[in-house]
Amino acid sequence: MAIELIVRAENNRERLAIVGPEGPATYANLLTASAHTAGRLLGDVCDLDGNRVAYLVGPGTDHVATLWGIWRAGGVAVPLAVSHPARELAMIIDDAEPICLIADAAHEAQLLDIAADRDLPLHKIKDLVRPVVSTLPEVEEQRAALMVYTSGTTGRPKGVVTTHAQVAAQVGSVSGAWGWRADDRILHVLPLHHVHGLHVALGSALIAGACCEFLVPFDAAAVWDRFASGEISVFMAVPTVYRRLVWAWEANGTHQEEWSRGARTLRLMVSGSAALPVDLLERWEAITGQRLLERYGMTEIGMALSNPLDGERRAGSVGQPLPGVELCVVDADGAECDPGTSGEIVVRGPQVFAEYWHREEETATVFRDGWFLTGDEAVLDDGYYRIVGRRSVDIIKTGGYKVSALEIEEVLRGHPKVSDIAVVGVDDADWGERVCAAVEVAAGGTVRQQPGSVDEAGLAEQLRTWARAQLAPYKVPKQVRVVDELPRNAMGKVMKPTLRALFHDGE
Ligand code: MLC
Ligand code: AMP
Repeated sequence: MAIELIVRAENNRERLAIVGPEGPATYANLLTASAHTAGRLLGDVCDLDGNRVAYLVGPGTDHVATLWGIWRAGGVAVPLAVSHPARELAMIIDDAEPICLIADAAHEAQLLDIAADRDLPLHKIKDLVRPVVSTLPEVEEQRAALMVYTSGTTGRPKGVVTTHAQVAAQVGSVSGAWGWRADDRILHVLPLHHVHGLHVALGSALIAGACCEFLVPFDAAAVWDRFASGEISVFMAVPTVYRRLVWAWEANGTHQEEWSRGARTLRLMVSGSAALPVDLLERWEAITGQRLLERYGMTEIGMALSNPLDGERRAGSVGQPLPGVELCVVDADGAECDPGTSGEIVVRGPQVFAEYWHREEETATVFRDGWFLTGDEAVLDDGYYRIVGRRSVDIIKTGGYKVSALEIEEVLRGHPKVSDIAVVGVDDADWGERVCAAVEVAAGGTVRQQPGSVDEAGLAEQLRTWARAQLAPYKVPKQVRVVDELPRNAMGKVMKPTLRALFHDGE
């Protein structure tokens, strides 16, 4: 058996693993539930043999038992997002081509039609965890384990395939570097369809025999109360979450002292998935006494750079390569840049993903001589890496989610009142970047084109409603402006950096 998390769980059987909506669960409970799930998924075959199983399960014991069960049956797990509308769920399911679907009771309704239309079996958790005796297959570490969908410069989300060895490398490197101990307890507030929630917060806890307590949906006051309990030792989040926590603290005259005192007792607080503004790092330190540890990562590679656990956590920096990560910054020709000169981050090592599912060509374009090209720009400054930007204007990071401007444009172009549209990410105090759209109205459209006019507001709402029905909520434009003509260069390409100025004057 080469599934590292399962092997480690066997050594921690009696320890508390999960505290979630289903109540507390030990590692032994997880092992039993996942063995039954695996047995039920197998039925009368002896190995799922890399077939995909997509699952829509809220955070908690059921989620982990499902993930582990798919792995133990030899399948490839495809986590679906509970916040996604039917179109996005269907798109991922059609791309992943799973042999079956799994849902918990709370999310089953979201998959009923999709399963029926495709003649896919839809398993309920309560059926899967019913005891069954079965022989589980040996799963070698080179086999595919997981497919997480990520947006990119190509519009449609792609499935990022990682093997068991790659998952173990991703989880193991942060668990070791951040000093995870079996007596740690993390408060987990992140979604589980991305590597931050799945590997960095959950996996690194479980591989160390620690406890993961879920608090979902995110609720700032509830998080502060859990800090105040003194029972939490680790917390990880995206900058938007820390911003919300600061706002909640500032708005609460009654509990500030108690909340701050509780937050001081944590061993470690980590920020990542988007740039942590220096003013936020400083404000957080003033309120809680905690110097946030900022790190940098990506779905394709797990975590690559991290400020140190011990030693200087430098504001505005993402530190140095994590153990096992080979990383350098290169110029357009692939030559390594000197310190102080910015270039693209490229990464090599055992944690780098295997392939984009069914996209050989796209996989080939993101590797050069065995190095993965991240598309992020950084500079090495006095021994610490600093992220300075992204190569593509079409990738937006909003509240820690990566979204593709092209995907949103494609959906909005389908609206009858839209002739053309351009989507950009605009700096935002809450979201880091917010999604904004500039629209050319279709001929015969009756919209008055003055920014802020009633008609513009009406069209904005129509477009947002249109988008909400088809896209994840975090992809829906927060702001829509009508323009006579999108600014284009001589080649006819929309000049997105110019367009951003249109949205800088607020809502
Ligand atoms: C929610 N909304 C968002 C949004 N999250 N809009 C833009 N960006 C987001 N990230 C929408 C809601 O649907 C709602 O829309 C409106 O904004 C207000 O929502 P809210 O109630 O204020 O937000 P909330 O549900 O509390 O969510 C905020 C959040 C969440 C920050 C908790 O976005 C979140 O969990 N983000 C983390 C994402 C993450 O884990 N990324 C890691 C990717 S892996 P409406 O229309 O209803 O008003 C990765 C690699 C690495 O990046 O390095 O880690
Ligand atoms: P995803 O593809 O959703 O995994 O998001 C990965 C992207 O998030 C990276 O390519 C970066 O652009 C961004 N990112 C992650 N961590 C940081 C950070 N600490 N600072 C700036 N950007 C980050």
